[in-house]
Amino acid sequence: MDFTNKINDSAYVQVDYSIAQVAVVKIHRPEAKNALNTQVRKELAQIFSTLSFADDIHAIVLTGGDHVFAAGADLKEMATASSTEMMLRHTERYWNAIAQCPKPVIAAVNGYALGGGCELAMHADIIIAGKSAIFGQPEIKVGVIPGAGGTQRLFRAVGKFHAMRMLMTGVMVPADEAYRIGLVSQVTEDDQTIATAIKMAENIAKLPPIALQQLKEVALWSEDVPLQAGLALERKSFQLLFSTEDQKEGANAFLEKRRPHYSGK
Ligand code: CO8
Repeated sequence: MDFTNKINDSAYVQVDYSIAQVAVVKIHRPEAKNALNTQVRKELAQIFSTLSFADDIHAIVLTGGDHVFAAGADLKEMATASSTEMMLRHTERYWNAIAQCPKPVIAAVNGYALGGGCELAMHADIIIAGKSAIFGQPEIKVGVIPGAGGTQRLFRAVGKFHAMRMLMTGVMVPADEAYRIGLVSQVTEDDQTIATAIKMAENIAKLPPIALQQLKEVALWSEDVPLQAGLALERKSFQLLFSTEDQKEGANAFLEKRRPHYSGK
């Protein structure tokens, strides 16, 4: 991939826009195993905010490249911080830009996805992992607990007993086990991780974007609302889609036995 299209010259986060309707976002801080310092998170937030509003981007791949996804929060930056300093960093604002991105996000994970790196992967909708990928929430070993959803999203993804084992021991979980417990959507050969994620993103990008955004919004709410409220939300969203041109196109294409051409309207 050619990640030349940087947001600025010193960027730790690079974006490749060369694939139609897909943005490939890559963290590039190899000297620190892609540790998520404030600057990395700022740039990620900035890019995800931009992509959220980019009408020509229908799906996003988030990766750390071929060797490491992210080895967590930057421990050097946190070592001497006080509680007040940590609070005033307001890092939730950076994370929210990713969590609230309405487009489908696919994480392509090779190597370590630890601490904040595992939490970052869990901000995605789909996780593709190379065989060498290693997931973990080792915060407890450095005297803290996860601070970007590790106790919440992990719990919801894999359930109490797998989550507690990871959280309380800091154990490193290899890709095949992560797949088995439901933390990963698909495992590939390492050299196919990013390609697999991009292929999936390209396929998703061809689908009707309004329906995809409704799907993401409604599905993510399912974790937080009572079943009846979730079902009502789903029903309303389903009904709303009958006002889109793409719904008519999808139905007509099926009836006319041809490929649909979605316009995003
Ligand atoms: N922070 C800062 N620097 C790091 C980090 C990190 N998390 N991880 C690696 N590095 C640096 C190393 O210090 C080293 O730098 P240098 O060459 O200057 O000494 C360089 O990257 C290479 O690392 P290693 O030599 O250690 O490489 P190894 O292959 O031997 O080991 C590991 C790789 C296993 C990933 C190891 O580096 C490691 O254990 N890293 C720390 C993992 C960790 O504990 N992560 C959790 C951090 S706490 C956290 O994420 C809290 C999240 C809270 C909210 C989210 C905020 C983002």
